[in-house]
Amino acid sequence: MLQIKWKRLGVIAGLSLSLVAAGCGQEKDNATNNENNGENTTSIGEEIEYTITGIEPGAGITEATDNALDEYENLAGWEHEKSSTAAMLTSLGDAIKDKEPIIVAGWSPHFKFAKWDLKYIEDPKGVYGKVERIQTIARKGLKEDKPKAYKILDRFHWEPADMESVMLDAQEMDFEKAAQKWVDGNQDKVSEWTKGIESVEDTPIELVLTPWDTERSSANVAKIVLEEKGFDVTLTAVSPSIMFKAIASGDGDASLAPWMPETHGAFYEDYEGEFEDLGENLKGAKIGLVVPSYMDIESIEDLKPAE
Ligand code: PBE
Repeated sequence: MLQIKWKRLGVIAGLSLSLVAAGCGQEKDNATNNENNGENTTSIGEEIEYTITGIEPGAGITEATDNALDEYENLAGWEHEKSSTAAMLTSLGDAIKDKEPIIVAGWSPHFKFAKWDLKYIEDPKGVYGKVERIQTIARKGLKEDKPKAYKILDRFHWEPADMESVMLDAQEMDFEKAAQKWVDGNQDKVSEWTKGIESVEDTPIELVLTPWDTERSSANVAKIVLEEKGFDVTLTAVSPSIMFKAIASGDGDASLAPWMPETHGAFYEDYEGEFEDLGENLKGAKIGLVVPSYMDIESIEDLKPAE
């Protein structure tokens, strides 16, 4: 009983978790019993006004978070505040500065994990999927019309660490420069993609992306690599559903932006059969609910319904 009181006191007094942990020492282990968990997590919901800080309407993760509110009974009465990625990151940074609780719709690769100490909370119902991959799709006919571009795009494959390094550099320079820096430093990879492909002369190609840093990174790298082979590349950023629509209708040539199987799965199904799937260009991506590591919560199911 004693440790429960301590915990409660700590929370009420707004003491930092580390202080509470230090004060409780040994009791920390016992603190994982259900009753005690309840005490802590109820207060998380209260403290953040039962609100998950989301991003843009239209993002795959926004739809997944709406689904999470529907599917987890314990999230009854919770709200999903949609705004923008920039606003979400500002709220996250502000909360961390003050060591306050916050739950955001998050994804990786993303620099927020390098900048702050964060963790995904478990999603036992699998609403956010497990591991995501990022795929390349092309309009029907691209393979015949622009076989060299098609081949380069088909070969485009990199690792989360590559994408992260572009995203991190892009904090200090624009995406073109950050992408150029990556291309300059990774000629071994780039030459795998372009091996044996002869240059063209000013063949136009339009790549469609979604407006997030992950996709700005891949699109700008692809742009530089295609331009080195003589293509005249246009980048067009649109929301995920429009991205699929543009490729399905042939308005755009290709996209490196679809996140699968969960994030954009519903959009993918809407247009399935109307575009070509060139397979993954990156594996090991993830979406989910993300919190600062100092928060005493492990799973979405630890949260309590709004009162
Ligand atoms: N994201 C980043 C996008 C895709 C890339 C996960 C925020 C989305 O949810 O649609």
